[in-house]
Amino acid sequence: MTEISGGEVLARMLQAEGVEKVFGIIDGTYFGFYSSLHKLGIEIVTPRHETCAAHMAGAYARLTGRLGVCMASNGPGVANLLPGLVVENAEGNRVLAITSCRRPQIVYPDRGGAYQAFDQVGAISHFSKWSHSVVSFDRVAELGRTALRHCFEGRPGVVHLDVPETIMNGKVKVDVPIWKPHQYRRTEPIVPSPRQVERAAEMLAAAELPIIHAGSGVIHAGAYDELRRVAELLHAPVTTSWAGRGVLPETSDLAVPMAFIKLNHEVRNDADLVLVVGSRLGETDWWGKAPYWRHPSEQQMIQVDVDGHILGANKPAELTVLSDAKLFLAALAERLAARQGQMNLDARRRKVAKYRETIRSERAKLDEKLTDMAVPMNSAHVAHVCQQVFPEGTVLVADGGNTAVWAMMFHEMRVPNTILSTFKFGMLGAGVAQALGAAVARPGHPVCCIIGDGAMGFHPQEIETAVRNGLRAIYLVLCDKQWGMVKMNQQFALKPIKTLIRKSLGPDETINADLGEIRFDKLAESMGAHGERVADPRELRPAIERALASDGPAVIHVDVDPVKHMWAPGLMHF
Ligand SMILES: Cc1ncc(C[n+]2csc(CCOP(=O)(O)OP(=O)(O)O)c2C)c(N)n1
Ligand SMILES: [Mg+2]
Repeated sequence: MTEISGGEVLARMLQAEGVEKVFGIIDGTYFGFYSSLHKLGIEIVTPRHETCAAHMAGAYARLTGRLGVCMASNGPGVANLLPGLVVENAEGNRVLAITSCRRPQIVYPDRGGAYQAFDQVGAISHFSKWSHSVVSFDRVAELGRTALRHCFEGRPGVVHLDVPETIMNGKVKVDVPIWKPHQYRRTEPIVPSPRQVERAAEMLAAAELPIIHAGSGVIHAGAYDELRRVAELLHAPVTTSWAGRGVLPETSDLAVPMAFIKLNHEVRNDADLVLVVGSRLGETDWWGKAPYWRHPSEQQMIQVDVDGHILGANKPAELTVLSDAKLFLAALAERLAARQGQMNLDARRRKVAKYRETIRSERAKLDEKLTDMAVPMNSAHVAHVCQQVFPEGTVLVADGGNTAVWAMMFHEMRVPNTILSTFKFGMLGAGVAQALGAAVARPGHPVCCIIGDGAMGFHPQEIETAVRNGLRAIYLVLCDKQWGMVKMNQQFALKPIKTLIRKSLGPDETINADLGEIRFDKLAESMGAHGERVADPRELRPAIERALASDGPAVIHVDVDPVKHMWAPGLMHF
């Protein structure tokens, strides 16, 4: 019998789960944990701020389909981790947070004056799926298994295990068997009931214009081929949530890209039946409600989700199916293939052709902005040129206010699961670390992060993390020297007529909306990354090419026209 610490037990459990990376900052209070990770060959990737560890874990989890693990140390480390956990839970990324806390004798409740202590579980339990503290060594493995069980049940999100320093580091002479994942949690996806699949096929075949609305559940299930097959069999247009963008490549005739917002409303109003897969129909899907969607009295819904709590939550469903998206869609495709003769595909084809025409003309209207070659540049160029220069399938991270809107409007999603943002939470600055998590998830490949100057200002220190870890994140910082999106909002609130006539108000007419300049290119160089500054749209492409050729992280300070930047396309919808 050898001696083992609680930290080592957890490290061994993560190893059994196939965890290869843990994101976090070291501290003596959980040396027993991370030194065991190190010993077991699990790589520790260390950012310079704990909230970034959470975002790196979340981005890594979403892109790889694996568990994203982050760690933080008691008190300040955990306090810094909180915003990241709030966001990752909201975005629905599968993140396990392991934290140290002070010894049980002095916390829960704090006996008064305990150093680096606060109610970590009390705080995190409000915005996670599950959060508990281990009270004694003999419960480490059992609570570790419970935490992992929660990680893989229902909608993905944040699960938190809090472990006292004494248990993390203290060694006990005892045999702790490490169970295999299938011994304590479901490892097989949820199978749909054949009766429900048949009923769904019957409804979809009989519908006049069925559409599919896909959320990020399709990404978590990796159900891209199955989705495409069902859409093609039905000849059904596919709309998505923002986070689900590209699950059907936007080059497909059946895709209704989110960039064409009014068209999304039109399609959702034309449909008499919606198959919702892996989406809650939350606020950014306009709750599935009229006038953005057809009224439920005229539009039936079939909803498929791995989480029973989501079914029928925001829109009444005719048929609710608890199932893995991939298995459901595969089974549905089989049933639909048998019903090909029963569908009025011609009527659907006519509709889809009309939608394609709208997309073509709307795209052409948007692309007019690309003919603007003024200096400093029109923000439209950035995502457009990135798409041309970065290799196909490069992960795009979008962060910032208007900057994210410009990126969304000028990027076409051609490969599923290649876009990251905080669509649900709109957290400025999260993209800095999401890009690093993406680079860890796709080693060797560059990651493109288009980010506002306000957003980049939250976490520029992580450029050094990229340098230290050899992560090829290329940041394009859109510098308008303002909190652009909010400034626009203010202008309309304060002087709407003048804003419409003059396009912009004077510097003293808005409230704290302007920012000074940070030379992000110089800042990058000071940390050992490649830096570029560009204002002329003709110079953008060579600057990105040089950044890519540098083979490491790079920051391109992009001067954009601050007034044009505020008038981002489709802004009224946000
Ligand atoms: C952490 C955080 N704080 C505040 C906000 C509110 N907010 C939304 S957009 C925005 C301005 C963003 O400025 P910038 O990143 O420069 O992007 P721009 O709109 O100028 O493109 C602010 C302050 C937010 N979303 N997140
Ligand atoms: Mg800005």
